[in-house]
Amino acid sequence: MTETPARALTIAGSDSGGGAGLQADLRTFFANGVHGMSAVTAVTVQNSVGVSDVAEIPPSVVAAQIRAVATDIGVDAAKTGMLATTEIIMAIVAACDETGIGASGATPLVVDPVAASMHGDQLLRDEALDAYRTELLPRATLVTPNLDEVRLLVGIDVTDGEQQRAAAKELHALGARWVLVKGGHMHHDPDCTDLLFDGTEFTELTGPRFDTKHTHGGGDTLAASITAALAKGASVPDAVAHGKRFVARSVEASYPLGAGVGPVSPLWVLDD
Ligand code: PXL
Repeated sequence: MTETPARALTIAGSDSGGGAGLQADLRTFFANGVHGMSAVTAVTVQNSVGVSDVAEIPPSVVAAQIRAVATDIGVDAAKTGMLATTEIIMAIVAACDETGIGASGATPLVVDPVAASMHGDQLLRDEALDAYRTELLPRATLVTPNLDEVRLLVGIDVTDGEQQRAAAKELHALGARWVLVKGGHMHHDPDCTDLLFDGTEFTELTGPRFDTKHTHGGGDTLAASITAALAKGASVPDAVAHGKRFVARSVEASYPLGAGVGPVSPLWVLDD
């Protein structure tokens, strides 16, 4: 028998194709040596070419999953992914407040504001953006939007570093303690430059851009590897630097799957 490892919780949707969502989060937790737990928010009917249906989980069941694991097993860090509706977000917020998950509690919360799949399938109702702004961001230890999510949340169309900084400031003003504005969608940039902001200082994190279309689950893998590092006690800047390295190697190790887009993969840890 060995000691209990650090424990991380993902509050996210299921991807039946196994590329993104809670499946990506759990394998990333595992690859980081962390015990993974899940509160399922929605079941997507999905393969490598897209999402064909979504079943939302009743909000009370989402909240009950969080309470069940937090009160018995304990949570060292948590993350959110696909949350689908305002009602689910409100139930998550209540359960997190009760169990000390979130920036003002003991347990760090990484909010990955998933709005759509890379095929453009909607994973969040439009009206739920308000609950992100007023309920989730004020509780976020870190928020990790891509540029599409930045546009939806604060209405800024980021095409350069200056707009990236303006967006980080707006997201911080909404209450997130730390903001990571991901630059991966600025395709004219030969690198992949993300911007971290704590309300005072900007830090640019530059990583390689790989020439592959198989990047399904990349955002989830980044946020989950950051969450795993936080669960193990890392500071936010150290956890983000770790996540950036972890996802770069996972994009490098991505593989084709089905007729469409394959997943990024943390399987490289087995060769290390
Ligand atoms: O990668 C974002 C994401 C998160 N969660 C679920 C998804 C996707 C993208 O397709 O399907 C369930």
